[in-house]
Amino acid sequence: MRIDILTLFPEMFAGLLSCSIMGRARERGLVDIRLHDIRDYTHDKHHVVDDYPYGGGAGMVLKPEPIFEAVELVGKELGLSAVPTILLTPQGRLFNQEIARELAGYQHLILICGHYEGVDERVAEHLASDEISIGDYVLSGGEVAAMAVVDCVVRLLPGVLGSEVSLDEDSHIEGLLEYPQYTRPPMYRGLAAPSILLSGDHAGIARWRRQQSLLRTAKRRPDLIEKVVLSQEDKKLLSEAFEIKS
Ligand code: 6GU
Repeated sequence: MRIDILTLFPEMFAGLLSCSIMGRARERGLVDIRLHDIRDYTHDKHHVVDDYPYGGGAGMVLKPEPIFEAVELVGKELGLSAVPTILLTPQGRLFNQEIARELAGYQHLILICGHYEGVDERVAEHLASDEISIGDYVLSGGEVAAMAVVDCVVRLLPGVLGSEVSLDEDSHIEGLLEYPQYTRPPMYRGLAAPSILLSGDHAGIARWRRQQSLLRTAKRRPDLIEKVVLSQEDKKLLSEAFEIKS
């Protein structure tokens, strides 16, 4: 997969691109990520990328010309007339695992990071094919949002994660939060790891984990638990868990 990122601050991406799963995926050629400085696509002496908003108001608005030209150049380079092009903006549809899976299915992606007070609406209307937000809070720019999207998408690409099992077990795949994890030592500062996990009783462990997932999701994310189809066994585990707790 190739991802082209248009940004005013390409240097912000250095950490994400070089570390951990992302660093290895790039080294292995599983993903090709290209950064484009929007400023490089201006033609004036001062490389102006923003201007005052029509109609007045605070802040500056990103001009359409360099963004249109950058997207068109990427399309030309790829020999494609249309590349899925996402504008990162708080006005976009709310990003989630399902959207990540959808994006991971594309050969190419272009991400446009907005900045300042906004981006000329003609970019959203006539250049981008999609607008995405990562949550109901305000970031100073689209870069951190683009990094979240890229990270989430790249780990779904074939071959990126070592074992395919870890993908299936991820929270949100099934709509439930993950169960709590423990490692050695069994007792730390008087805090014991749950004895079931040290018991070697695999069925018991699986049951405990399922119950913890259900309980956590019900308590912390009632919005998620409402959407999951619970089996009879799940319902039993959940009501049992609530009885123990209360
Ligand atoms: Cl995509 N951009 C900005 N500036 N803020 C955000 C966001 C995006 N998603 C959530 N907050």
